[in-house]
Amino acid sequence: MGSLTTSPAWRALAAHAREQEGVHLRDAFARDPGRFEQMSCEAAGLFLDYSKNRIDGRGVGLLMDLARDRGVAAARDAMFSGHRINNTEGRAVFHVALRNRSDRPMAVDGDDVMPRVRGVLARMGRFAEAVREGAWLGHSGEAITDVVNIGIGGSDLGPAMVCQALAAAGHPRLTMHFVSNVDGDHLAGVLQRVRPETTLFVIASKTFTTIETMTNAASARAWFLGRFGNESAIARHFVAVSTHAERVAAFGIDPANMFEFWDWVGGRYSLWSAVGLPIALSIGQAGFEALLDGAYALDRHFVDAPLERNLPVILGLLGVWNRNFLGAASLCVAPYAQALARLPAYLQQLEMESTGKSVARDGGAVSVGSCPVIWGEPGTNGQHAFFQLLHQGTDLIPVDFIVARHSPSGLADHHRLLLANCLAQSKALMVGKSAEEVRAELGACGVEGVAREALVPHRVFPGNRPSNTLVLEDLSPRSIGALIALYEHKVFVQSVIWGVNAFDQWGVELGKEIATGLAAELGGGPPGDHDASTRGLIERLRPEPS
Ligand code: G6Q
Repeated sequence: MGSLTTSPAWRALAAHAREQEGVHLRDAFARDPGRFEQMSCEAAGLFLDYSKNRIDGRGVGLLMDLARDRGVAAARDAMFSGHRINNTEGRAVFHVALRNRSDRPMAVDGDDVMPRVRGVLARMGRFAEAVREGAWLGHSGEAITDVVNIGIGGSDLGPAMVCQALAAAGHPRLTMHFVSNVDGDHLAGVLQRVRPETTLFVIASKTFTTIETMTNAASARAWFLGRFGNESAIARHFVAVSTHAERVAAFGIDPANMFEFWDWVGGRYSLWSAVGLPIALSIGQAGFEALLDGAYALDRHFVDAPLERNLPVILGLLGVWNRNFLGAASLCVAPYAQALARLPAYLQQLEMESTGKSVARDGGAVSVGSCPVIWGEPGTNGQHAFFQLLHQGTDLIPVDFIVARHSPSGLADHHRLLLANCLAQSKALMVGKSAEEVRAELGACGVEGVAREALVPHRVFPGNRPSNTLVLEDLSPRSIGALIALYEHKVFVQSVIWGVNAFDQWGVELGKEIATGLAAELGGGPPGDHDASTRGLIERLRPEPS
């Protein structure tokens, strides 16, 4: 495949972007009454309105040419066929098998993984239901009331985000806690609120070596034994989720209490695996399987729909357009749903760890800007915090608005206001407010002359700021499953365009290596060879000799 930026598809897009420079979205809508119908698309219970992007039908067509030129469909098919597309780690990328809800085999190197996937899913279900029903008892015979998931990154963000999103359907006896940070405050804060007799710890770590998780797990175990004083009690209160049975056993958890997953499941793509155990514990196995159903529906759509009507393809390509042709260096994710409060954090990992790379699959340099900075907060809170910058700041920042047609709260007035605010923001970003409109408004309030003219520039909104609006039918497990799968595949599409491997994360290694040495030094070990800043900070932070 030739270079990205010299490809005819890329050049045509660059020329098109130049032609479109002076076009305001307000005028694009005025000119084309069919714009909304043409630039919206629906699949797997998700509706995407992308008409408020600074692009026209021809531009979208050119993006599709780019997708064809870069081999998006072939790359997708390679992933769904279990090929080892994670080339720097020599692994298949097969999280889609975890939510294969058909009878179709899915194989890596000729080995159908589905019997093992179904086996673990069934074990998870039996365990989760036993805990929920109160049949699984703690060592002293009491039912479990608190589940503490100890994990970090991919072994934390997905289940934490989904458990919060679906908390309204959570089991009334079970409180879910997530401990990730090695900062002891995190674990200590949770341990203060739970009793060992009624607590189930889920130690989630693909490798079972991650220092934060191992440290938190060891402290949780010590706390448990300190209160309970009985090694044999561990079996009723600690379970593990991992790919590594020996390390789980060495930690002191019976592998019979381990839920397995496999090296072809990347951490940030793992909530569909046993890493989703807290979700099954919270909302039940049927709920967890509905989450898988939603993701599967989106997977089928990604595989079967033509590129032009393919939600992840459209979303991914629009991201490329905004990033590379309009120069947007960040993307704001604004879920208008308090339940999705952790979605921006989840997407930060999904997107930035997957495509935040400057080296291409073949080891060469990535020739264009790759992943934008992903950030956001739920609406309407964000409106009272950072939306000022979105409307009138110096940078162009596209927004993904995410909203559900139905709310689980049952407070209809609140939901109407929430929806109104969501639509108002995307409209205001798009249409803006002209100087003439501001003058008329001020005039109507009796502000005239010099005083009026001094205010006008401050009150003008340039508009023409792009956004997508994603409408979920509801905040059900199925809808949430489809939403997450949509973003996963959007990231995949972008990785193919930018030519990066979305499934490794070498960029997190260096800090980990240095931290290991520094921890020894801060604990009184021999001094290492450091720059003056690091040396000075070690001196300042080293504990006083006792
Ligand atoms: C995700 C990353 C990373 C990983 C954590 C936890 O894709 O690989 O966030 O999930 O470092 O790793 P373990 O599950 O091995 O503890």
